[in-house]
Amino acid sequence: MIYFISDLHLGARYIADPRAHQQRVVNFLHSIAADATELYLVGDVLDYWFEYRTAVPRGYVRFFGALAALADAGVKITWLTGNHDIWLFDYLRTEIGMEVIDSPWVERTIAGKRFIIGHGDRIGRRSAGFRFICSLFRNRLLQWLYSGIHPRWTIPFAHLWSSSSRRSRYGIDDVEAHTDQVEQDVATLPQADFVVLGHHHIVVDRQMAHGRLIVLGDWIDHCSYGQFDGSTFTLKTFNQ
Ligand SMILES: [Mn+2]
Repeated sequence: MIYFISDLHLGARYIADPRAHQQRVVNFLHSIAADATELYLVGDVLDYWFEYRTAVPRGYVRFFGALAALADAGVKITWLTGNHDIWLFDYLRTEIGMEVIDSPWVERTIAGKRFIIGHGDRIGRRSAGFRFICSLFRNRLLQWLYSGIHPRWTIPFAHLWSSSSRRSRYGIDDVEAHTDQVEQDVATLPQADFVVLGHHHIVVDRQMAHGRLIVLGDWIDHCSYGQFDGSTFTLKTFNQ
């Protein structure tokens, strides 16, 4: 069984009970251990993360532990970065034992079906301003300079910024219209049987002219996940 989750936003300052939030995710990871062969983390798993060469941010211990247990049990884990967890360098990849991919999307063939999987923030037409910001965030020199600023200053700043960007982007009241927009964005992609995205914080399962559009929801309001058994893709809600 292949599982897909996205937009956990672990560590976000606006989550009322961070311990319970993390525990729900950990319970989910435990629950899939029996039959999971692969797990895709489709971005914005952590609300903010920046790895230094010799230090990493505190927190997330049980979550990382549960991921490591899955990896040790032979589950293939792929983490596609989102717009909140861009700066996963080599620490989690080697420490946990998983693949970390920082591309707008990847193409995979699973049980003979073509999948395109990506967070979704870098799919479709994007403004020059957005593309510029993306290139700054991924600039090696800027990353190196940023890593030289003491985390005492950068971590609170990043969390403040994350909370404010959430406020401005939230309030999708017309899910249908928003889904139409996403469908236009994915029309720029190669054809696939399934296009699996995160980022939008809505749960979508829509048959398009070519292939099916899945938007995974989030773990703030929905606790939703995708499951593919080799022939059927199902969107489910976790409530334990
Ligand atoms: Mn996102």
